[in-house]
Amino acid sequence: MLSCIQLIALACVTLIARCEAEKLFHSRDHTDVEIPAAQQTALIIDQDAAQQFLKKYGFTKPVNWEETQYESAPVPVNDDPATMDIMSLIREGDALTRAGEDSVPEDSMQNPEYINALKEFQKMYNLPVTGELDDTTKAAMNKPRCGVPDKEANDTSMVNGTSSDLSETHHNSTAGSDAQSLNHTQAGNATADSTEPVRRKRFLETLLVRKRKKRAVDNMFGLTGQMAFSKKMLKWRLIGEGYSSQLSIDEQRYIFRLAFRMWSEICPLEFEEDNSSPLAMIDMRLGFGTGRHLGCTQTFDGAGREFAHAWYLGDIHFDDDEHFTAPNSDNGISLLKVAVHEIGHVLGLPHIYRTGSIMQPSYIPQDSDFEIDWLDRKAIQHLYGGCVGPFSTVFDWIRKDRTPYGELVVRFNTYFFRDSWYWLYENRNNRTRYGDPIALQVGWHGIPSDGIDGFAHVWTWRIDAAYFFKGTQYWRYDSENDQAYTEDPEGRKYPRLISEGFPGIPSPIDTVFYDRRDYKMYFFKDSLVYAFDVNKNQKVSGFPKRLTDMFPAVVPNDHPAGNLDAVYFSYTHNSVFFFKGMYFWKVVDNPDRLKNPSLPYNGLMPRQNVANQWYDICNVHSSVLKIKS
Ligand SMILES: [Ca+2]
Ligand SMILES: [Ca+2]
Ligand SMILES: [Ca+2]
Ligand SMILES: [Zn+2]
Ligand SMILES: [Zn+2]
Repeated sequence: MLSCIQLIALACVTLIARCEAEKLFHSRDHTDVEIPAAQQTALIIDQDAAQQFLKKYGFTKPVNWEETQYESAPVPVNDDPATMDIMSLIREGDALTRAGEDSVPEDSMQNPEYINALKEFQKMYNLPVTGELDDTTKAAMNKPRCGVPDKEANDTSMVNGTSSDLSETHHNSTAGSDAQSLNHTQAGNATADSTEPVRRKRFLETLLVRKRKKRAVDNMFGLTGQMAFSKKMLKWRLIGEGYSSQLSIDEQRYIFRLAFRMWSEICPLEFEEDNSSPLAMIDMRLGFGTGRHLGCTQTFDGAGREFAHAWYLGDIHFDDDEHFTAPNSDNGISLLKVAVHEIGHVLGLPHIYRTGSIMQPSYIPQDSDFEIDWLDRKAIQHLYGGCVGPFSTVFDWIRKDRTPYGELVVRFNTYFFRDSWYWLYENRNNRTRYGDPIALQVGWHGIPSDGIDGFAHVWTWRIDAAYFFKGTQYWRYDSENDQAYTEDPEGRKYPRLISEGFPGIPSPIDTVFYDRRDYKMYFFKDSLVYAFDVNKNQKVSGFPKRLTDMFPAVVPNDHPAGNLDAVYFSYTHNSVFFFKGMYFWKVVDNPDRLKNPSLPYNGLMPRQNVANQWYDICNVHSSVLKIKS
């Protein structure tokens, strides 16, 4: 739907040609409105233009992209952040020169540097390496693309110092509260300043006391990413002076929320939309502009070619001369895809030249829903690690279903519950379902919306009952109608007390699972296990037993001991897993004992990280959670 402003703008364009001055949301100094919205980027058709392109995107020589952000900014003499008067340092920049605008040598026809750069471009873009500006090469150069150079100087001087500095950064990456980061930054800077007079081009970073030291990460798939943030909770804002004139503000914010959510779903970072804190506290600032925009050193190029760029410090600019459209629109450039790409840069990912990657520099139109693919997931997790965290319960939900031919089949899905959120796990694809987590109350009706202790699906020839447990109570779930019974077919009303339904079992429990191999439910509480015979409806005599006796450690002392988060019988693995914190222990199964007969029956194999077995079970900040629910 068009906003009021858009309608007015549209009317202006229709009635009076040239009405760009009415673009209210652009730069206050009106520099951008001097460029008519319809102005097209000059196509690259000759060598001069190609040479500028190759220089701008780093093929002639790697561009120090981050430095260009502040190249016109004054360098403070005294850059001790504690004594600095911010306002006295900020001055208007000089007239800016766009990278690549420098004059091109006359004799470039024979310029080997140019030929090499051209070949480099052709190689990187999988074109025939001719060393000539042929039509294929021109076409590739004229495609819509990201403004971040393909080849960036890997500037380790950014790190600004010593190995202790690096290890500190690394330390923060795991510890990372904001306050801690702030303190460490100040301390770190003070040391660096006193020992070494490093020129501070990036003084704004220091001013804002941000922790943005680059940490080079090992090559992976031949790429070098850099962990940009050492904290897990990041704030973002669509800045008011930079609203797009093409999509409504609600549409823009929706699309950005979705873009942040997509990254959040696959890495430990969480993104919070923050429209109230001082701007200096915002980690990622997004805005639209045309031509010279938003105080940026880089100039946008009119309609065509460059559609956005991102800075390591957290600014993302979109060229508002492009025709940005909502997801799944047939035309234009998907703002969602561009936003996901640029956020990837801010998080530290470089361009990735691989089919399917969202980090490819050229815009790849796509007609269906796009998702961040497997290798991009691995790339971001390589920088920030996998997702960890305790679960409330983990289970396979089994239900009877009929095929279109009326054949009865039994289907199961795997669910991970954490507090008030759940993920469906696609075992086949080894990842969570796209768009998860979802609020418990959205997907599971009639059970408590938070903190389920355990789930058990009792399944015999006679009984088919799924139960949720919380506190002293339990609920029976009607899988066919996908909601909890208030009264089941046997006339029992829910919730019921655990002590009534399962005599001899204490409550609350830590967790429970049903073992179909011996028709028993196993309840876990503290360091004890209680077996419950579902056919006799009574506790098995001889129980409770000690967890460590019934499930002995295979490797001495490698045992959760008690207070389990979840015990999970997986139909995919045909094995039982114990979960506690970020770890799981697999219970020795028959194939294990065939391979190694000395393994104790029901022994616990050595612990492993949950994130190494089940991928992408990642928290998402509540400010972006509600999108798909
Ligand atoms: Ca996350
Ligand atoms: Ca453009
Ligand atoms: Ca539990
Ligand atoms: Zn890019
Ligand atoms: Zn910019």
